[in-house]
Amino acid sequence: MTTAELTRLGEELGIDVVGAAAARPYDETERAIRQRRARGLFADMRFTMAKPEVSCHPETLLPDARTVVSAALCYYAPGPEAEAGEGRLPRYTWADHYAELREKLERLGARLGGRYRVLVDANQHVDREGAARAGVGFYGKNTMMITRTHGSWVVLGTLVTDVEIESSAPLELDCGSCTLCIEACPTGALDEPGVVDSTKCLSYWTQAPDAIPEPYRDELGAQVYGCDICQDVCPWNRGIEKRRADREPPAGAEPAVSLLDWLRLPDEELRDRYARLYFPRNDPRYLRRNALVAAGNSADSTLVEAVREYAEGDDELLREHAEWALSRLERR
Ligand code: B12
Ligand code: SF4
Ligand code: SF4
Repeated sequence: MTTAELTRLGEELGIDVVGAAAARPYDETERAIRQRRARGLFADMRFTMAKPEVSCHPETLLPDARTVVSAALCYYAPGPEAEAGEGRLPRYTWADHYAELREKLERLGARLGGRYRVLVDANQHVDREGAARAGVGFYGKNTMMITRTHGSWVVLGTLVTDVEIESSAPLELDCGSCTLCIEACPTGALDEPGVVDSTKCLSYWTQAPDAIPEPYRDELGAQVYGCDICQDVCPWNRGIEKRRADREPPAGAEPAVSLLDWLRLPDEELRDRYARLYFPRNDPRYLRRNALVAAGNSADSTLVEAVREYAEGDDELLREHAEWALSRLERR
């Protein structure tokens, strides 16, 4: 199959950018993972870092693997700011875009024929390296994969197949002299351009199985999950933002959540409603921890009662975050 045929197939299936590369080891990425792990830059994350001997070896993911097909699905839609009593979600979580991309890649695999395996945000494959090799995008200094047409507002997915597909040309683009994301990152997590220090990244802390360090709580503001700051400032994102300025978010999209819901819904309900988000061990107390931080940053007195219940509770992690939030709410 030629790259032109693959592009046409991608368009038919509603995939925004698609490309192909030979299924060969990602040697440099494997080295980068091992070095960064040794430097402690991944905190205690496992994901693709636990077994780089797998996640950087697409040739092992399928018998006779020949080609890595990388696909990007744009999720950008304008949305309202969070209001009083609300927590803000990062754009990629407003709807379940991973599920949508997974489904499109399954259909692509069926159309290609042969044997295939779909991996979207899976621990067994480093999605951004596949995308770089397949010409889907280039690495920004914020480490995001930036596409020419949809900027970095894309989720990435991968299909490994035993079908031979012509390789796409890599994108010969880069950030030039821009440093906007490095300057905008509130915690200095991008001080080494092209490398995230996860121990300083707000997105990491909202997903970590630990207390959020105090200096980062202020910086989170109303954000209850993830962080979009290093993408919000990126000039490569201006084009798609303009083109989609009048577009409605997809039906059921959730740009903001009720902090009271995150504090008061029963465990089961909170877990099920936010199954599209990653949180450690599927334990919704980590979402509640994040909501307590946003409540502390909110100056919203209607939240005091719910926060106080945690300050008097016996979950040590939540009690400490609630005490912090309460001291802030009472000061305001
Ligand atoms: C672990 C993880 C995280 C961690 C660590 C992120 C990181 N930078 O590694 C945390 C929790 C912090 C995180 C946060 C986010 N993530 Co995340 N994450 C992952 C995951 C599961 C693995 C990433 C990985 O393997 N990293 C390992 C290192 C080696 O990768 P890397 O940083 O890309 O390394 C390359 C660059 O450093 C480059 N490089 C080296 N030197 C230099 C020098 C220069 C100058 C440059 C430009 C580049 C460069 O080469 C390396 C590769 O060889 C992937 C899903 C997957 N299965 O791949 C999603 C993924 C990377 N995340 C994604 C998203 C959307 C996010 C967030 C935007 C979510 C949010 N809104 O909060 C933030 C963005 C933070 C950021 N700036 O990266 C998307 C990215 C889509 C895209 N367009 O790039 C992915 C691909 C999920 C998906 N399938 O769509 N994430
Ligand atoms: S996601 Fe936020 S905290 Fe993390 S590197 Fe980007 S701007 Fe910094
Ligand atoms: S903000 Fe500038 S430096 Fe950062 S990724 Fe975008 S173009 Fe590159």
